[in-house]
This record gives sequence, structure tokens and C-alpha cells, in this order.
Amino acid sequence: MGSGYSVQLVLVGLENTGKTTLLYRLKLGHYMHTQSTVGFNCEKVEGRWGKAKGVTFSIWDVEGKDNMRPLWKSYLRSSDGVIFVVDSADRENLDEARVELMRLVKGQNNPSCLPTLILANKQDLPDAMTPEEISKELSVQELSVTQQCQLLPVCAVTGEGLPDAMDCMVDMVQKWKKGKGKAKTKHR
Ligand SMILES: Nc1nc2c(ncn2[C@@H]2O[C@H](COP(=O)(O)OP(=O)(O)OP(=O)(O)O)[C@@H](O)[C@H]2O)c(=O)[nH]1
Ligand SMILES: [Mg+2]
Repeated sequence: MGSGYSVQLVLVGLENTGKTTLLYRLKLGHYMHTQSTVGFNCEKVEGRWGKAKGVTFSIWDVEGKDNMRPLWKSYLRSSDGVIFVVDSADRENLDEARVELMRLVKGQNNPSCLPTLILANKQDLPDAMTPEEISKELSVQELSVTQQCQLLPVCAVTGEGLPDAMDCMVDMVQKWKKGKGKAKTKHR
């Protein structure tokens, strides 16, 4: 992949996990104060680092409240990958996050087995769980049987971990496109 290519991603996760903060951190390169999203945000983000450099990402950031979650799957059809965000300090809702993650990316909702990047966000918080703990709780190993699935630690406020995360996403999308025998798509 490289200059002139576009990748469409859907950014989901429970409410208040940091999806919109992440979106604008990626787009603007700095922290932006957010309000809870109503509906969705869609932004074009130019990749700035490593394998993502020169790639144009169209990112759909969808509201995380429970009444919106059944709609997440409707964004999958036109996507090349899923970014699922969790709040690393929110132990209470991790099981709910696992249920929603499985519902979205496994089975009939996701027939093309889209590459899935799980971001363990808010790693700056003192009580944040480690990526290993979260990975176990979310059954990432189980998901990896059916599709490419990676979990990486990030902090949307400082941007730490995001270059590696986007590199990883580009890698997975590239493999997925090759696997599907799809020609690389020029700007859609
Ligand atoms: N400490 C810390 N706070 C964060 C981080 N990322 C986001 N936040 C905060 O978490 C809160 C929610 O962030 P949003 O980006 O609005 O969350 P969201 O997932 O888009 O929420 P919904 O739109 O309601 O689904 C805000 O107060 C952010 O400043 C992070 O990495 N660390
Ligand atoms: Mg939001």
C-alpha cells in the first residue's frame, strides 16, 4: 500500500471509550475536547507515519450507546477493517465490551472476516489494565482463529501507540485484500 490508496475503517466500542478523541487525534495530530457523539462522525485522515504514510483513511466513528450498537454492523459492508476501542481502566464494562465485540465481528454480521484492531485506550490512567489482561478478557485468541485480530495499547490524549496501531491496521488490511484476491482499490 502507499501513496494514493484509500482504506475505509469503522471505529466502534462502548460509549465514553475515547473513539472520537482518537479520531481527531489521528486527523489533527493533537488533543481535541469531545462531546458524546450523536449518530456518527466521518473524517478523512491522511496517514502520516510508517506504512500508513500516504494512505487516505475514511474513518466512520459511530456512537457507542446501546441503542446504536445494532447499527454498527451496517457499516461493515463498505469497510476494509474494524477498530474496536476499549477503556483500559473500565473493568466493570469489559464483559459487555467482549459481548459487543463478538457480536459484531464474528459470524454472519461479518461474512468477509474483516481485520480487527482492538485498541486498549486510556493507558495513561493509573488503574489501566495491561494489554495482556484485556486481551484475555476479550478472548482475542478465539477471534484470531477466524480473522486477523490484534490488540494494542494506546492513549488517544497523548497519541502514544497510534503510529504502531495504524501500521498494524495497514498491514492487516493489505493481507486481507490479498487474501480476497481483491485488486488494491484506488480512491473510492
Ligand atoms: N485519560 C484519558 N482520557 C481519555 C482518553 N481518550 C479519551 N479520553 C476521555 O474520555 C472521554 C470520552 O471520550 P470520547 O472520545 O468522547 O468517547 P467516545 O467513545 O467517542 O464516546 P461516545 O461518542 O459517547 O460513544 C473524554 O472525556 C475524553 O477526553 C485517553 O487516552 N486517556
Ligand atoms: Mg464519540
